[in-house]
Amino acid sequence: MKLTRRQFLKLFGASAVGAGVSGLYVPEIVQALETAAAGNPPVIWLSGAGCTGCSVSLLNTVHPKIVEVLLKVISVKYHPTIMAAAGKLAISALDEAAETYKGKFILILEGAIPTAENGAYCTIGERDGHHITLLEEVKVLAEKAAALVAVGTCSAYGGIPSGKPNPTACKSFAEVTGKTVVNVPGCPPHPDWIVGTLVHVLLFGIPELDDKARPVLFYGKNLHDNCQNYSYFANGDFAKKLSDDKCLLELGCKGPMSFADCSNRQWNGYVNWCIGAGAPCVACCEPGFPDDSTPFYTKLPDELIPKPNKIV
Ligand code: FSX
Repeated sequence: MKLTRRQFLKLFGASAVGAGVSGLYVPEIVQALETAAAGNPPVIWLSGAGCTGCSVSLLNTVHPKIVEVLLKVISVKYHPTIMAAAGKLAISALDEAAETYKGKFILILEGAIPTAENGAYCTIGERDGHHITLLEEVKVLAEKAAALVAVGTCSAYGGIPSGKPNPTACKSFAEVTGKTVVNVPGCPPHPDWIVGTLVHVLLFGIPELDDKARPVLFYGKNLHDNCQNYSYFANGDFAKKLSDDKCLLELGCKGPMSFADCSNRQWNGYVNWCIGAGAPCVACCEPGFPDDSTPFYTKLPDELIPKPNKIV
């Protein structure tokens, strides 16, 4: 079965997930993804300044299973956290993949890139007794890759490692390479956003992006407008403490400045999401995170809070 782009968008779209009919639960669709991706160029995954939560999030992907994703759907050839090889063997695997698939592989970066002291704050291994900095390796590999994907807010925009005062001068993937990068932000990003974006790049090319270089498919809608608590907001019914099942705006929710489909998609196997669990949104998918989102538990200034557009 050949997967069309239209079918793909329907499967990965949040509306399908929200309705509980995600195609990702259907084994035939997983098989179709595998078949469609078979023979496609592989992925090289580098890790920089971050907490590795992006990898952990990817490992939590439920449908398709992570083994299928890593080996069949996106064919990861190098991933420092989960690969069996270490040391010289790992760097050889990296070099071999970059040479064999030159001009064809997808380069993923998780984490920001420390640029102070010529990148000395983040080394990824050794080559001929020379410490390889992430800064230099990213620049070399970016020239050989077919597409660049930033997984996580640290890689996409700098994120937590580049928060003030940013002593290691961390920068984003796009800032360092000066190239077009598909951003999949989130601290961490939802596994569907990672897998969905990679599959789209492999099968159909670069997806439609918004003005922050994020796939519209996942980041196209305002979180506040689609929040389960919107009717409370519209009626001026605000939570006074975190356990109140009402609009969390006065407790610091940053939903009005957030663009992501968390409210429809839900997390942890489509079970719940931050606001559903009583935690205000911290706008972790936005370029200004974390500096623009803090203090997390302080109400947004009035000029950033939209007027209710409907009373439910
Ligand atoms: Fe950053 Fe990845 Fe936040 Fe962590 O490493 S996006 S700190 S969840 O996991 O880059």
